[in-house]
Amino acid sequence: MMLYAATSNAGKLRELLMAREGSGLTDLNVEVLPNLRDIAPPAEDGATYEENAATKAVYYSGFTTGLVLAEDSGLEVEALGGAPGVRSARYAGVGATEAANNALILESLAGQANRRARFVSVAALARRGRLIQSVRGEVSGLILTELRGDRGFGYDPLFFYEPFACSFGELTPERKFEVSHRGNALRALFREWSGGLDLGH
Ligand code: ITT
Repeated sequence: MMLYAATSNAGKLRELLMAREGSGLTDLNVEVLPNLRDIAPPAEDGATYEENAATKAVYYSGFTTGLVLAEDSGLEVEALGGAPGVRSARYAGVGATEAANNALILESLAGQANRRARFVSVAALARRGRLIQSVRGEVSGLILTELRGDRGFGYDPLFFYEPFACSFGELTPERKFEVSHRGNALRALFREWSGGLDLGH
């Protein structure tokens, strides 16, 4: 069976491929949705990750007869009242670079003692315009006072994971995936899938 990933984020795709490897679903193939680049993206203006993930999955599933997986994620910083949250990709403005987003987090937390934060991921599965399933994964950590590591993507170099005593930016993709929000969401999704999810047709 083919699963089409509706994401333009290479870091997310890499983690999805890793999830498939560990899923035990041997007849499952994962590929980026054909012509994704030529499809105008839907507005991601929902108030929750669930809404945005479902919007993306349902929208892109209108361009194929196959199964489509989309994901919405973000960083929630306690001292910032949960920001940037669903606005994580555009925290420093629409089209902002990862560097600009990271710089704004550091600036917003200057002098702040409470560095608690979490990453949240919601993965949604759809077929032919119908939402099939949506799952959430989370991971808790601390926001560093400077970037550490050049692996991963997005806010990874700022996210200190206490059990490993290093930032997500210092981890191999495999090690990050063992504990990450996306790893947790995708493992839950594939567990349900293995348990006999009704995938429609
Ligand atoms: P798609 O919508 O095409 O999947 P995107 O990058 O626009 O890709 P989102 O709208 O879900 O994805 O934005 C989530 C942002 O949150 C992402 O751009 C990163 O800045 C951040 N983020 C999410 N997961 C992350 C992770 O594992 N590590 C670091 N930053 C992450």
